[in-house]
This record gives sequence, structure tokens and C-alpha cells, in this order.
Amino acid sequence: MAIKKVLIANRGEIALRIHRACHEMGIKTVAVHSTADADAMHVRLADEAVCIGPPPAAESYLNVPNIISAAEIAHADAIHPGYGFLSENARFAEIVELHNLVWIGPKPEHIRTMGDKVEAKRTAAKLGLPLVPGSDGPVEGLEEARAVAAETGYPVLIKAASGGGGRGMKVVRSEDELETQIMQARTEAKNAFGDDTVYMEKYLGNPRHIEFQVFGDGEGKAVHFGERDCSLQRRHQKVLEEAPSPVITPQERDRMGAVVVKAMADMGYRGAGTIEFLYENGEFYFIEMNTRLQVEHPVTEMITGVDLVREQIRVASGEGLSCEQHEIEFRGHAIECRINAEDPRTFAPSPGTVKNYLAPGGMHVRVDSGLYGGYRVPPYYDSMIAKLIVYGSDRERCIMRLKRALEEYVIDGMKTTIPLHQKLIADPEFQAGEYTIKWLEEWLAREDAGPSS
Ligand code: MV4
Repeated sequence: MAIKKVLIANRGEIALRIHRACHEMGIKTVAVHSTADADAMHVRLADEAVCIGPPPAAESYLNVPNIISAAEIAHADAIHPGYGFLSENARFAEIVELHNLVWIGPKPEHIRTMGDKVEAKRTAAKLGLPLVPGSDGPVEGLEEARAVAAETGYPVLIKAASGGGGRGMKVVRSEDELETQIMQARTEAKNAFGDDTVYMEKYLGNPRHIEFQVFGDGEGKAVHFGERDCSLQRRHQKVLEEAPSPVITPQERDRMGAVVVKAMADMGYRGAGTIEFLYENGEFYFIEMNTRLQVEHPVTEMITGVDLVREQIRVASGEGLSCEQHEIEFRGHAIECRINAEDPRTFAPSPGTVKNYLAPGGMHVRVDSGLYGGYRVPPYYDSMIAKLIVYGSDRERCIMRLKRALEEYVIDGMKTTIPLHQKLIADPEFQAGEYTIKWLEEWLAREDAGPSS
């Protein structure tokens, strides 16, 4: 079905990103917004806008009846959920489809399966993806946990089935900690997610986080757009992402790419997905799959030249993917810096009103942001206010250009993480591409203690 008008069920830079893809395809847009976002850029740019509730997300951007009503009032024929909020809510996807609206996202059954981490691993195993060694499904009793740990060896990691994003994880170093850690993990999981199901994995000591961008047409065809290295995280928040990974060879990309493409084709996956792996000693281990477009998708767009939101809309409207695997080429290097309204040293949120504003530009520099001079950053939502994405013909030139772009950037009126990025990309270990998931927090602890801060 041809899509003529899309309701964008999100805010901030991703709402703008979706609006731009829509307008380039001749599709009209409907913005939704909370009362706190009446002056937001996504509201200004959209063809129409509907207020869906008060500032708290639970009453606006997560308010399903209000969002569906907005789509009906505005005669939208499709809903794009962006990331976060309702993007991985299988029930919402079903409700959208029950209202005869096109859901620009994966099949609800696949969102549901991948949202349950135990079910996701089971599915991944069946589809031939390599897993971290661990329990085959949930861990019930202590005896079972002991047996799993005996198989994998210590340390082991206890994870919540309903978790994700690192919440509810417990490292167990030896058998005498096992019982208390399982009980604690269960209690925390119950409180956080209302589900005390836990499972176990061998704890990988120093891996990288490498994720593959995949796309399916929902009818058995799938392609991959290579990997992103997202190892630079602080408290499970990504800080800087790059594509390709500095440590993955073209041979490894082709080999793992073929594995993920076969998996997505076999499951009949539809739309955009990200398959997350831990990568250690040359091996990939599946951990989770995200059934949405991700914040860091632009680095993939920069090195492939493919508009991933356009692909999402094509697939949702039944036009199918625009390209075959052999047409997807990886060229050069791209890095994304997430710019947050935060103190660059303490990471305390620092919302405020933008005074002077000047975004960097020039060749191969992309800024995805809803900021403008005079804009008041509301305190109710995520602190990410901009993404700076830079391309270079190789990693070294990308870093040089990124340094230049960060120098140009002016955001007066609030603290931002721009100075953090400047310091980070100047570090010799970063420049060498030698980092794992632990590196950034250790680097931050060192920098904090150092004389320059
Ligand atoms: C792990 C792990 C080590 N071993 N699993 C954290 C979030 C969730 N997506 C999975 N996570 C991890 N799972 C095993 N078996 C270490 C992490 C982890 C991590 C993963 C990716 C990026 C940053 C991280 C920071 C701390 C821990």
C-alpha cells in the first residue's frame, strides 16, 4: 500500500530524521508532541502536529490511545515509532495494525520474541547464530545453576530475561557466591521488570560490542549493512560509535554478514534490525537483537550511502528492499559523537536555553539535531541533544575531520559533552582503535584523576 502520510510517534532528532526521509519521498508528516515540546523543531517542520499530553512520557509519547487518536484525526496511514518509547512494544505494533494503519517496523511476533532475552537466544540458536555459552533457557534452581557454571567455568553472568541494556546483571566469580547472586538478581529483576526469570552465561572479561545492521523484506529476503563498533559506553549508554569496526576484517564482515542474513531470511524478518554481538579473541557471540532503527544508524548510512529510514518505509509499504547484497559496498569510515546536555565530567543533566548556536558543516559532516538558537531543552526526556556524524576516506582522516567539526561547534547556554569528545578522540589508544567495553569507564576514571581536569 502506498503511504501518503506518516505519523511520527517520537520527538527530538529522530523525529526530524524520519520527517526528512518522508518529505524526500513525497510523504506528508504528522508530528505528535507533549505540552513541553510545543516549540520543538520536529513540531515546526512537520506538515501537521497534534498535542498528545503533558510532559511525562508515560502520559504523552507512551500514551497509546492518544497517539492512535492523533493518527485517526490527521488521517495518517502509517506510524513510524523511531527508537525508544513505543518502538519495541509488540502490543502497540498490533494495535497500530488493528486500526488499519501501516506499522513501519518489524512484525509484532518478532518484536515480542526478541524482547524476551531467553526466547531471543533460543531463536538465535535455532537460526544458527553463535551464542555465548550458558544455560539453555531460564535457570530455575541452584543445582541447575551449579551444573551450568561447571560446564562454562567461572566467572558467570546472571541476566534478567526481561532485562536488556545491562540492567539486572550480576557477575558471579565463584561457586560460593552463586546462590546469593541468583537470589539478588531475581529480586532486582522482579522489582524492575515484574518478572524474576533469569538465565546464565559465561562472563566474557574484555569483549568489544559489535552489532550488525540487518534488513528484511518480510518475505524471506534479507541483506546486511555491515557492523558498527559500539564499545565506547558509560553505564550502558553509548558515547561514540563507528563503522566499520577498527578490528573487523572484510573477510570477517562477509562471513558474519552471511550468517546474519541467512538467519533474518529464514525467520522472515521485516524491516530494520540490529544483531548485537560480543566480540572477543576473533569470535562473535550473539547477546541480543534490537527490532528498531538505532540511534547510531547514521554511521552505517555514511559508509554505505543508503538511507535506512527510506528502506524502512519501502519495506513497510510493500515495495521491498531497494538493493541486493552485492550492491551494498562499504566505503571509508564514519564516527558518531552523541552530544548530551550534560556536565562533561560528572554527566549531571544540564538542560537550559540555547543562546548562540552554530552547528559545524563542510564536507562529509552531518548534524542530526532539533536544536536552534532560543530553543529551551526540556528537562523531562533523554539528555541527547545532537548527533555529530563525520565521514572520512579512512579512519585517520575521519578523526581529523571530527576534530575540526568539534572545534567549530558552538552550543551556548548549557553544558554539553563536546569537550569530552574532544579529549576522547585525542587519546592515542582511541586513535589506535584499541578499546573494549571496559575502556571508556577506565579512561574516564584516569582522566578525572589527572591534573588537566
Ligand atoms: C555480557 C558481558 C560479558 N559477558 N555478557 C551489557 C548490556 C547487555 N546488552 C549485555 N551486556 C553485557 N553482556 C556476557 N556473557 C558484558 C556486558 C557488558 C557490556 C556489553 C556491551 C557494551 C557495554 C557493556 C558494558 C558492561 C557489560
